[in-house]
Amino acid sequence: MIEIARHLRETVDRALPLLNQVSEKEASLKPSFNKWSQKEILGHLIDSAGNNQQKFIRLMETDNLRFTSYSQDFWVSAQRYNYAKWKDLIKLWEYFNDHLAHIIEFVMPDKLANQIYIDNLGPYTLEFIMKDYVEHMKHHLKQLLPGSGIESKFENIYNS
Ligand code: NI
Repeated sequence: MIEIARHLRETVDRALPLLNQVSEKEASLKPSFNKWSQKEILGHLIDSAGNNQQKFIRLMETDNLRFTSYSQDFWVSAQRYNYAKWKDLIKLWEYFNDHLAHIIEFVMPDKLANQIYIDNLGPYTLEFIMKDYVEHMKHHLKQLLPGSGIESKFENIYNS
């Protein structure tokens, strides 16, 4: 898991300078009315961080967790990410991920096989959920920062 934590930190470090190059105005632009702006994509990644902190810790608490998915578009629009300051979103995303990398690094090894169901999907192990969190992030960073060379390695459940 030390590897996964390091991979998460490296992914964030790689994205940060590129995110900081995007202007406030550019970050707010919606490609079309129903597509997310860069602020909204980063907002979705903040929601994913919050949602996954819940999954990680609850899954250390119990070995058979029933979890529900959340409506991602509603979360993004309800929080008005497009009216937030771009630099603040970047900082929140950075620090939240510092903490998640810390959680992943120090996860109790005997909890890694604990299982979660998300709605009717699963079971997934805690180890899978932690790896999938990083892959989901890379999937969206690829959209956010085309040409950054960030690639998503494997299929994820897109519910992160
Ligand atoms: Ni997503």
